[in-house]
Amino acid sequence: MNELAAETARSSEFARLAVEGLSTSPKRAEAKFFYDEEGSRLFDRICELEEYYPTRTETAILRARAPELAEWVPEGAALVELGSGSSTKTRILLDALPGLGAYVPLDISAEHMQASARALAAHYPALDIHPVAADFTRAIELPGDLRAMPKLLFFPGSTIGNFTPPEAVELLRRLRGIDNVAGFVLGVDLRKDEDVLVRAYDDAEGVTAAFNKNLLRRMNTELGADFDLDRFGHEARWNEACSRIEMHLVSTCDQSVRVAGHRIDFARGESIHTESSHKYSVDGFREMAATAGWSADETWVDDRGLFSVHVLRP
Ligand code: AVJ
Repeated sequence: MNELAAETARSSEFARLAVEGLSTSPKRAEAKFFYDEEGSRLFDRICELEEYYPTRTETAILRARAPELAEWVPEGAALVELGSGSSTKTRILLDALPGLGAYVPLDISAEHMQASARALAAHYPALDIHPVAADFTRAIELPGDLRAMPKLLFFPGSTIGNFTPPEAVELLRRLRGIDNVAGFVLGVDLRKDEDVLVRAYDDAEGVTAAFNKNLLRRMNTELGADFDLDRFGHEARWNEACSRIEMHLVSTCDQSVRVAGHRIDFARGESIHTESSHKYSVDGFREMAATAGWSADETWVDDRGLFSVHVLRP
């Protein structure tokens, strides 16, 4: 598929899934649709927020521990990153593993990823960079010349938390099936005090609220929807039974909205569940990885027990 055809396929998928999600009860949307250009930019701002501990904590863990990877990652291996975004944490691995032969960022936000890849190329002129615009919730197709290369998979940020546990097992199993994988480094956010979690997803400055509402703005511009962004409120809820933070957009009044030619009715207080961010215990995640066929080699956790980075081996 060429870029234009791929883009068209992605936008009709957005239309179909948006309408489908808004036609069910409770209403929902898929988190991957947050990441258009503006959404990726807002997400980068979230990562800098005082309340949003994951990025800072994971970065510190990787800085401290990445040098240990040099003991076993084969010379010339390709670093394959899922949901690469701005590729900020990538640099930590590239610096710790100067022998890496290639970098393959995969992201749904093609332009954002390409700009990040260019910035990275300027810093690592000798590195072979192959960006892949892809939705890894579907299929993971790596460039053919990569098949024979040993690979180090990298999935930081606790993006795995966006999947329900069964979906996460399925994704981990699919990744386990990639040829020639030497190892997998992935970040997983941990269960903690509800207040800390709610604050991380409902910051004082309102950046997360803007990130959440960007989904409505995106439906307005791309699907000809007529959401009034002032008639929805941002809410972060801890769901104890499912061990997850949920983001919702709550209708402030009875209203109906048109989305891609469909009429969607909202009662006051009714919400669109836009994201789930699952939180794990170290052992709970290790068991899940084992279920998916990985051997959980090591788990690195910060002193405060906020975040974990798992090193899995085939
Ligand atoms: C990119 C999915 C890991 O769940 O913490 C941040 C997204 N949403 N603030 C997360 C997010 C609201 C983030 N992930």
